[in-house]
Amino acid sequence: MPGRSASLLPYGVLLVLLVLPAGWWEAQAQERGERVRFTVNDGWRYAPAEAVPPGAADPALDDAGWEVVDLPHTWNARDAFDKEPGYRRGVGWYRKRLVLDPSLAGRRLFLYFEGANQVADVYVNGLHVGSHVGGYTAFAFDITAAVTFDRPSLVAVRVDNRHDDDIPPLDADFTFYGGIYRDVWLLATDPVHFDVLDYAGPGVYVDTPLVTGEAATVRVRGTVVNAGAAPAAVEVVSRVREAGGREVAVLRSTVQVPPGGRAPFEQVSDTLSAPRLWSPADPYLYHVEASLYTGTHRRDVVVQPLGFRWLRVDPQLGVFLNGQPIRLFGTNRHQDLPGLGNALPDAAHRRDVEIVKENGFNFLRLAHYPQDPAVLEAADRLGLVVWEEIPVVNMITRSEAFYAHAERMLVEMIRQHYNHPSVLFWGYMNEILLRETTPVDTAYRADVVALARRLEARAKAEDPTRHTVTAISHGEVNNGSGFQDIPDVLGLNLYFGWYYGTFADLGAFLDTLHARHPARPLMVSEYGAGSDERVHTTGPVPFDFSSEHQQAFHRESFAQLQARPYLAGTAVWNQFDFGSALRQDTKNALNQKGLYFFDRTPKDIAFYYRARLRDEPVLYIAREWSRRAGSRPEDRRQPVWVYANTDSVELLVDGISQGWQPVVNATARWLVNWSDGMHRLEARGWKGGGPVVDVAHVAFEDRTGFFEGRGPAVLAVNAGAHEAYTDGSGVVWEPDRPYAPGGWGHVGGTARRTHHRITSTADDPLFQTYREGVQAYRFDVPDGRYRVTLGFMEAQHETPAQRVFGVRAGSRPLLAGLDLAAGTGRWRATTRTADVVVTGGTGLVLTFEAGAGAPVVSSILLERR
Ligand code: GCB
Ligand code: CA
Repeated sequence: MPGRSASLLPYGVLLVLLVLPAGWWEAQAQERGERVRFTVNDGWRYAPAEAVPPGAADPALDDAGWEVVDLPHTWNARDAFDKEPGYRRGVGWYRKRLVLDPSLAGRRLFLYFEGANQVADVYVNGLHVGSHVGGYTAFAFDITAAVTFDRPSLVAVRVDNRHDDDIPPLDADFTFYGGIYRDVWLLATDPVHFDVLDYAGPGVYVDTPLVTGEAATVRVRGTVVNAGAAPAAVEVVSRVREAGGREVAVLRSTVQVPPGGRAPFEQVSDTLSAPRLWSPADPYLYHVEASLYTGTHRRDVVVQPLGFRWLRVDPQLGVFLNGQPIRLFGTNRHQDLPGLGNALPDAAHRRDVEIVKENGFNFLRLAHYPQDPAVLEAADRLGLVVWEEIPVVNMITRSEAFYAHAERMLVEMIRQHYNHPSVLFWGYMNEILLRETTPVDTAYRADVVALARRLEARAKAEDPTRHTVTAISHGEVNNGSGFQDIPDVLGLNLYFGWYYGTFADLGAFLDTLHARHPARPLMVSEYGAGSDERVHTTGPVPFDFSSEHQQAFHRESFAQLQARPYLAGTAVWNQFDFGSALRQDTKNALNQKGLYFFDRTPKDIAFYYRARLRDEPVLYIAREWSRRAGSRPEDRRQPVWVYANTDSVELLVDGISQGWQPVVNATARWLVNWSDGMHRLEARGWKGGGPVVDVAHVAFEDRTGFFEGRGPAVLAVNAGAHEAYTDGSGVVWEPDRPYAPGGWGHVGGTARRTHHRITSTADDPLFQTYREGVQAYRFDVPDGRYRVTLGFMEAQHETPAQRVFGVRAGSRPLLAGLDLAAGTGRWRATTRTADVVVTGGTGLVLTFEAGAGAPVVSSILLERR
């Protein structure tokens, strides 16, 4: 079977492809001597180092008992999300038997890894072929001397994701999943080929020394490697093609490469007239096909994207793309998904970029590390301006090893992604002085600044065509370090109305900074707030994680950003909720600031941006708050929001108009009087002469009858919380309130809140909020039989006997001697259920009686029996 890659034979799915054109193409390519490249993702064996005997790289080792995995793979997809603190940071081994077709003999063979986190050592047939440090950039090794054709070549990869003080990132708000989590490729080339080992870059670098709307030139540079035994005289032919394939320029030059040597080349095209420019509105791509010829024999070919565009950043006027003013409104993206961790197939990477584009954004910050080639390709094709950065986050180690790794990561990123027209900003640090102490450690600070200057200089040396950026936190803005003026553009990560301040502070803060540094181009590289679809309130505050707070945050913040055209760009933190194993908010190990949930379901707030940024008709009823409840007449009046880009919107509830509201800041709002049951909401508006309609449903449980012995049989209280909480069974736990006759409420105590993870429950927010020092809860219910379930959580005491209390129902003891630390331990959800009988028209009075410390209660469920 000449030309068929035998290593793919065992896999039926790929076989089908091979008998079709791909296999044919490979055969042809090999006959002509061109490069062949295919993934080797399937059928690896994986084992954690602890389970592996010595000699894991030895071909003779029996790995039959190892887990069979396909790449991309991480060993942290699950343990980074469970409620056990931490996740496995250790060593894992991967092994693969690579069957190489004999027709590949005589060619140069390379293994190309798109990424492995974070140190990889690669062995072929027991020989160490290379080692790579850094979890987010690609690397390639020449394996020609190590492979065998008469028997399978055993590839063994040792991957280590342990903390290493010399390797960035040291500390950051995301999970450092270990493994070979991106694609692996086998590459076979002619002995004479474009360099494959140039920091795993494409070996051919394309840019545009001249580019205007009328004219452009294309420059193609690279290195030709001759691994053969004879001198090579080769012609480098670079064909510039339009999207449709039509050739618009051919660049030719010749190079002489000695045996075992290398030779650089550089070509510049004649002037092309009227290039079609690349922009988010029209992401038009050309391609450069660079080939190496000896006579008519083509020995190598590399195809790279090309976009004609140029960017200017003015500190007063903002950004100009291709000479036209453009507002860069965008978002940030992390690369993980539930169930997969960071080990995403290309299709999932592409889908994320599509979601960002669909949301109306034209700017994408790839925070905090270089991302998969599929991401860059999608950004080129869909039209997103990209900021890409290396993972130097929060802190540095003052060692030359750390600096050198950071610098090499920067070079790898720039070379690997140099040809992507979407990339316009290279970043090299995020909040790097975040952890500064007072008094300032001036020696540390000086080294941070020196490293910034070193990375800045290297970025400019590698790529003078793009702008450099760094991002700093609020606390770093005025630290006097001089750091702020090192990059071309300063990114600000601002959390007014979340970590500090109020929403309204944002604009004033920016204006003051801008006035003080009028020559400094500014971006807002992050702004965002966390949310949980189960948490709702009409009175949102920071850190309640209500959907309503997140929505208010973005409405208020974006309106201010939009009104400041001097900003070079803005980016939401974050497009998607993402894994952060050390973080504890209302969902364990997740950063919840996404406009989308972790599983890529849009949150309501995503539609605000869609309405603000897209021209197509957008009209969307916010629906995360789709289960509601109220136990007092005034609770029936609750708001509905619609996000739209129409002038006004009419809302109908069960067919009854609630009136037209003007759309201001893409938002319209109504107060609706809810009745018990499921309601159909319809919103309508007009855009471009046509109707725009949306439908949603809201269930409202009217519990006012509970106090008259009718209606819903359940009353649920989220003690210590101003927000409502909907649990996994759909029960709505109402916000806590002081007692008022005729209803229910607390007597005494203080509302408390923690964000610690709570074990033995999925309803963390219900238990994270609690009432401490409570004297009683009163429920003015009629006589009858009730079941009471009380929820508790000990947030303070590790040791027994610090907090001991009892609960009485009326005069009868319900619970006695409750010591949570002794019984179930700290940070654990505990519930107690008991039946009570209410007689004598007194209602139900739950009295909390302290033995030691102050009584606490997190939730109260009352069921009428
Ligand atoms: C930041 C960091 C980012 C965090 C974010 C947050 O400023 O740059 O990595 O995830 O804040 O959510 O706190
Ligand atoms: Ca990939």
